[in-house]
Amino acid sequence: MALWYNGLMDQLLHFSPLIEQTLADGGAVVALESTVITHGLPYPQNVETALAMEAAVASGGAVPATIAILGGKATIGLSHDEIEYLGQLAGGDRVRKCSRRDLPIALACGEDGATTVAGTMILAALAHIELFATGGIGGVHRGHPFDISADLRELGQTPVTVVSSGAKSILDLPATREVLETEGVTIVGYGVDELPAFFARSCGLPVDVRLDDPRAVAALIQARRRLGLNSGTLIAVPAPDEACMEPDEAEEAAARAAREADEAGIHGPASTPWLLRRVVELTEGRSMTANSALLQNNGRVAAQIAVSLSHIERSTRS
Ligand code: PSU
Ligand code: MN
Repeated sequence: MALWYNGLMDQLLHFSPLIEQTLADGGAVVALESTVITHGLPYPQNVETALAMEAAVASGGAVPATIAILGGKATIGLSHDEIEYLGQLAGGDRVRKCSRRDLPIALACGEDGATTVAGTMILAALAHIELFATGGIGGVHRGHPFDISADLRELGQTPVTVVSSGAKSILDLPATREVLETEGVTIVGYGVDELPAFFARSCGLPVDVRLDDPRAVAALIQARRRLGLNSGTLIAVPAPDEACMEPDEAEEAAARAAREADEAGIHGPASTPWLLRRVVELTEGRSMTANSALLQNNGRVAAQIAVSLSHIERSTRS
């Protein structure tokens, strides 16, 4: 890699020493997003969940790198104190929700910014981190066919593997799947033939391929890289049994929240955080418990894939 390039990256990205060392050694790292902390869950459950997710990644054998913008600095690998700091900002407007279009603003204006799936993918790709674990990706909003999350286009143009439980049913799932197909995103069902819909094991839509273990997923990632495709890969992992909710309850809460958001005139980037908060209220916190369990599970699966990929890469290099 050219020196000028390293120099540029040094200024742009701020790595924790552990992440820097692990990446230099070709070890397994899993990126984690920060919007789920500031705009997805309330304090203090957001901090507890973020730390539990980091522990789950470690239990899978990889090093967790939570990503955010702190005072205008793109930070790869937040400390526990930094996660606590961001967590306390949840619910207010002191931290910018950073998708693709927002990243330059937060950097140039020296702000604190929480990265969405799209924002995290961009920074993870710059940092050469392939695996990224989260809960649910953004999608096409129900009844608003032009409110398409930037997450979907990011998956089409940034080579990162996103491990998630699909999308919440606050979204139009068939339309979301169509957009992912147009964007050229391979959807892998991890041990399942149908696309999981967050709290539910399936939404009746097929995945592109079913793969049952980390090695098979690592081989698919390697094939995508060898082809030089610059698109991402979506690994859809069903929620563990203890995290699944009664499909009727989850569906009813999602439908009611979407209806209420329309009545209240909520739209744009405020829409997803508003819907997530409302679903927690309507399910009396049950959706939050489920959310936390599946986030940890996805962290563990992403770690296992990252370990497998680093083994393949090391063996092909030597
Ligand atoms: N879905 C969830 N939990 C979340 C999000 C989505 O179940 O926390 C967050 C993610 O950060 C995702 C973002 O990238 O919301 C999507 O926002 P929008 O629809 O405005 O692109
Ligand atoms: Mn939107």
